[in-house]
Amino acid sequence: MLATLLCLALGFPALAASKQKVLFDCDLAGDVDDAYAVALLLTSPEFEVLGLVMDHGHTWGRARVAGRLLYELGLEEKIPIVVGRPTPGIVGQHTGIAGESHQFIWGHGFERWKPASTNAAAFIIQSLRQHPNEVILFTVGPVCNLEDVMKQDPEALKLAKRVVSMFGSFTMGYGGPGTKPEPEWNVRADVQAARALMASGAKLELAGLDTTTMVKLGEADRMRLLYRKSPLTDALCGLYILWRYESYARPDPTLFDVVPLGMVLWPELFTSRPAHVRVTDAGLTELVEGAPPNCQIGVTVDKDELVKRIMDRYLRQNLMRQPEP
Ligand SMILES: [Ca+2]
Repeated sequence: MLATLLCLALGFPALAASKQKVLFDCDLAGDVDDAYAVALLLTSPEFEVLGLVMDHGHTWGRARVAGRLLYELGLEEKIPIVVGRPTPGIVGQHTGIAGESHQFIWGHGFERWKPASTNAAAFIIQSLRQHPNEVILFTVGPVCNLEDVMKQDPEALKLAKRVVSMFGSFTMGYGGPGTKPEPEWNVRADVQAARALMASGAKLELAGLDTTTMVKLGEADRMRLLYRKSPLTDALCGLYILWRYESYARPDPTLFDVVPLGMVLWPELFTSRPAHVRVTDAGLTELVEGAPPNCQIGVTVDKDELVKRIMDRYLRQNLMRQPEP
């Protein structure tokens, strides 16, 4: 606050603007979109990343991938990696605790990282209580950690400035416009936690399949990442190649998880509306018209412009670790 006042007094409005504090809760190394989302997070100067939090399934394996990524970019001392509670997951889908995805290989044997000493729920609570109404909490995986937060401190999530999540399917399914809504993975993987989030009273904004499932990374853009030859883009290309061995993978990955970040960085590319969302036992997110809103949902996205801006961030960055002295 003092620094901000000083900057204003000295007439440096640009310096006075402080970075937006964010927490990023993800299931990195499940589907591949988390990796692209983390890359956007790390290349966005608007953000101060308080922690990269691993959620759902084999959280330690995810953390090792995050550890190698931050190390290769020279960010391992700046951004804590927080390990969430391992969960059983749904067998055969995106790796439960018993199984690993091919992307886990990227982190195998990598030991030059240390997890934060606090567990995920305690870390999230501590961050929100230290900075009330200042932190944007992103979630781009099943929300098991958030359920733990709510059990330990039911008021904590209300202290987030915004909770912005890849979550749900409101007017269309994975097939895009014209297809029926279907249980979206982050909801279906832990319905109980998803319900708890909807009832949390947090300032929730949801990027469901309606604004995510059409956002794809085509071959021309993937080649541009390959030719960029930087630690970050090389990491994305390596993780993409490993991901392609998953049975569900298709050539053009869907960038579901970059969308919540895009909604905060570039709100002009989206339309949204208040809604009341109810989670069914099967993991459907039904809209209850006429009921008091419990969230804001994304309705439309300018997908081409979004991908263009994301690519611009990936290609312009120059993140790399400096040589040891
Ligand atoms: Ca995810």
